[in-house]
Amino acid sequence: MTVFLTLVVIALFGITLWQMSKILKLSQTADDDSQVANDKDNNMQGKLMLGFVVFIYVLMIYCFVQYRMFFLPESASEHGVDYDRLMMISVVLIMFVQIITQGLLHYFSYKYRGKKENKALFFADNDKLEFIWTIIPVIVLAGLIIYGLFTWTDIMNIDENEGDPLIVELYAYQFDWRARYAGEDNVLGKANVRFIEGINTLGIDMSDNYGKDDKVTTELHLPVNRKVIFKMRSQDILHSAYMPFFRAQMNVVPGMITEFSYTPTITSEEMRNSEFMVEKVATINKIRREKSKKLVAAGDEPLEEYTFDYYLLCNKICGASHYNMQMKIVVESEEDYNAWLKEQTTFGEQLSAQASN
Ligand SMILES: [Cu+2]
Repeated sequence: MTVFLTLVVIALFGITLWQMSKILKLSQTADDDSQVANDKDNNMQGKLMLGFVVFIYVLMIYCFVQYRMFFLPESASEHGVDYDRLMMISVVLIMFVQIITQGLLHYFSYKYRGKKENKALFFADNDKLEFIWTIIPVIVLAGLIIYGLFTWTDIMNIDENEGDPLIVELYAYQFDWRARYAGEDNVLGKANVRFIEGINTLGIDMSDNYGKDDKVTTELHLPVNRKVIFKMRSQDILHSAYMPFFRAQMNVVPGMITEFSYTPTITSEEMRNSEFMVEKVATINKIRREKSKKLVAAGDEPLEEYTFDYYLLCNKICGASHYNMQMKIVVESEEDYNAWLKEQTTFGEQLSAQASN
């Protein structure tokens, strides 16, 4: 790598010298006509302009077709549908405008390329034309921004009194996540990093009765079709809770509680069996099997078969093991969720277990 970089630096330095010598030569021979573009040059440049825009569009279409499988599937949360619609409208609008403007720009560059006998038309201004190209973007952009603002307020509106939301704390630290469920009372006990001691790794306030029935878990289980309000805390530095399948991301900031809320609509099982995911997992496992062959040949363990699960990821580069910050999310039926939660021990039980030891 170092050798490669050194070579690149030497090559760039060489090019710089070469370019500088050209500039020097140019400044010395001001009367030389060979540096002025003639019809042949203009013809060439005009065609290149046209060729470039065709190349860009072909490349764009190719990328859309070729890399479609890397797009996320349909949203697994309620608000995600609105979010995707806003994204789609914005992309289509931008694409439409850019295809027309870039197309015209390059086409006119070609059409009006320099010719010796051509004379430029003197065109001072046109009020009507300027009005049209100002008012159309104003209306379109204002519409897009207002629509975006409505969608944003809708998504970010977190009302704890509306419906029967599940309250879950997401706790981030270098380099993992913990989830804390509020227990029977659905109220999270007070917590502060100053209370962190022994098994109390999340700093739950032991004097607060609301905290006794809280349950700290290493997996995030969510009942389908029930609103969840996430309260996020960080132990150390800035992290970011990222749940791409639910179109959710929120910074997790030390010293404060940030919130995000969504309603999961597709269970892990349903997503796993969806056409998109079956195909994707098959591709992943094909690659893994190929890799395993090489690993086995080298005397190593083969890779395990991959099965799909939702994940909560950290989306802030927070240190050396940032990539390790992931927590499995299981979206399941209300009954399965309740059964799972029942098995988890409360903070109070953990404390008494430790005291009796
Ligand atoms: Cu992190």
